[in-house]
Amino acid sequence: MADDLKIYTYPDPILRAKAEPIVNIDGGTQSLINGMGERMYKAPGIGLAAPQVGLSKRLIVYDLSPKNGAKNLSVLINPEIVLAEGDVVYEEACLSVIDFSAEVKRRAKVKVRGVDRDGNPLDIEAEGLLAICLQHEIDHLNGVLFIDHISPLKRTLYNKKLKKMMKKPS
Ligand code: GNR
Ligand code: NI
Repeated sequence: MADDLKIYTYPDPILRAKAEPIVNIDGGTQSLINGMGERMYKAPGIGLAAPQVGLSKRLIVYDLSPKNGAKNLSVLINPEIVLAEGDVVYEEACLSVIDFSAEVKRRAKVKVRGVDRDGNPLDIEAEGLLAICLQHEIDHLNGVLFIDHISPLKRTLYNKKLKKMMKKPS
């Protein structure tokens, strides 16, 4: 991609839309995947969902390989959680939620079904950070952010902090 994709941040309404399924994995989809991969590595982040770059489509990319190791971009199109078990609490952050992190409770193990960038069906059984990342990214496709999973008090505090930051930049 000639230009970096822009990452939209809370409270931008694009992050609240329910993303549309991808019906054709065409050249535009492949360029979007490549652009999202580049943008995710540049951030850096472990995952990125299309709504975060302003496109309301059901597409996520992720890579949990070590920072100094070889890159291995994973792509999931139209992902769905088909099984979930157990609970886990982990401190989350989000490229679309600036200057904030908080503990979020999610399912410890998930099975996610989707298709890869070649249109082949794919089932992923995940636990640990991958399970958390996949749930976080699939939330984005449904207009949900990790701050929706924290207490109303913590969310209010973050909203106040954000208002202050927007008045007085840097
Ligand atoms: O880079 C990211 N790190 C992260 C850490 C804990 C839980 C979830 C994440 S996902 C985040 C990138 C992002 O915002 N993806 O949507
Ligand atoms: Ni996120």
